[in-house]
Amino acid sequence: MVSAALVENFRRDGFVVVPDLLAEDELQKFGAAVDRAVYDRGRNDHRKLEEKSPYEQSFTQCINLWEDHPEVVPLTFHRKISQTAATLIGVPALRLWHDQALYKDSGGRHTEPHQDQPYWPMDETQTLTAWVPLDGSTHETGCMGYVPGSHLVGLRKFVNIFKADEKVKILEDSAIAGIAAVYVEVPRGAVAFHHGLTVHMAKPNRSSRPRRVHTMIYFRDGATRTKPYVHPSVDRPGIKVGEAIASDLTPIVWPRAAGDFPKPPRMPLTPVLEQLNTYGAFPEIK
Ligand SMILES: O=C(O)CCC(=O)C(=O)O
Repeated sequence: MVSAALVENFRRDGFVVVPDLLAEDELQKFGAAVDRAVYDRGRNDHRKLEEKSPYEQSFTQCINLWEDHPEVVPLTFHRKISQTAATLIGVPALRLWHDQALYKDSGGRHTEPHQDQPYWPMDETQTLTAWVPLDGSTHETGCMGYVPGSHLVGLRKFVNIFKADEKVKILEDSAIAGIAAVYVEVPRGAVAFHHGLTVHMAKPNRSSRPRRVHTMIYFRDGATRTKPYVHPSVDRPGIKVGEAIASDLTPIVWPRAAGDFPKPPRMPLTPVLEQLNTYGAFPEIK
C-alpha cells in the first residue's frame, strides 16, 4: 500500500514518485515487450529524428499497445500500479483511458508544458497518469517536470502541443505564473504519477540511448462524455455526450482479481492507427 505521506504529497502537489512498484525481472520483461511493440508500430517509418515534426521529436507515441501486443497487457493492467493510482486519486474503481509508449529518442527535444485533461472529452477530474520509465529517468535522459499545485488552481487550458509553431504560453497563465516547475528523477522500479490537471513537461534527451517510458491513463469509473470533440477512446465504442464512458476499450483496471486481464476490444484498431501518423501519434490539429 502507498503511504499516507505520499498520498498527501500527490493531493497537494499533483504529482508523486512511488518507489518499488516494479521488480527487476518485470522491468526486463516489460521493457523488452514495449520495445518490440514500439518497433513493430514504427517498422515502416524510416525518417531520421530531424525529419519528424517537432511534436514527434519530443517522443515517439504509440497508443493502445495493450490491444495488439498481448505481452504488454500485464504492464498496462499491473495491479500494484493501478491500486496505487486508485488510492492516490481517492476513488474505489478506475478505468483505463488508454495506454501509450512515449519513447524519447537520443537527441529528442523537450516536451512542451501542458495539462492532459483538456485533451479528453470528460469534465470529471478524477484522472491521473502512471508514467513508468523502464530504465528510470534522469535529468540527462529526459525526466519530467511538474508545476506543483497547478491541478488545484482552476486552470484548464488546451495547449496545442501537436502543432509546434504555436507558442506555448501556459506557464505564463496568471494562475501559475511564478511557480517554478520541479524536475523529478525516477529511480528504476519506481513510477511517477501526475493528476490530469497538473501542468507538466519533460527535459530533452541528452543521453545516447532512448528514454523508454510506458504510461497508463486512468479515470474514475462512472465519468461521462461531456464534450463533442473527437477522441478514439469514446468515438470507437460510439459513446455519446452525456453517456457513461464504459466499454471494453476502457475497461476497469482497479479493482481486478490477480491474473484477470481484460480481453482486447472487439473493434478494429487499424482505422485508428491509419488516422494517426505512422507511429500512432495524434495528427496535427489544424
Ligand atoms: O514523457 C513525456 O515526455 C511527456 C509525458 C506526458 O506528457 C504525459 O504522460 O502526460
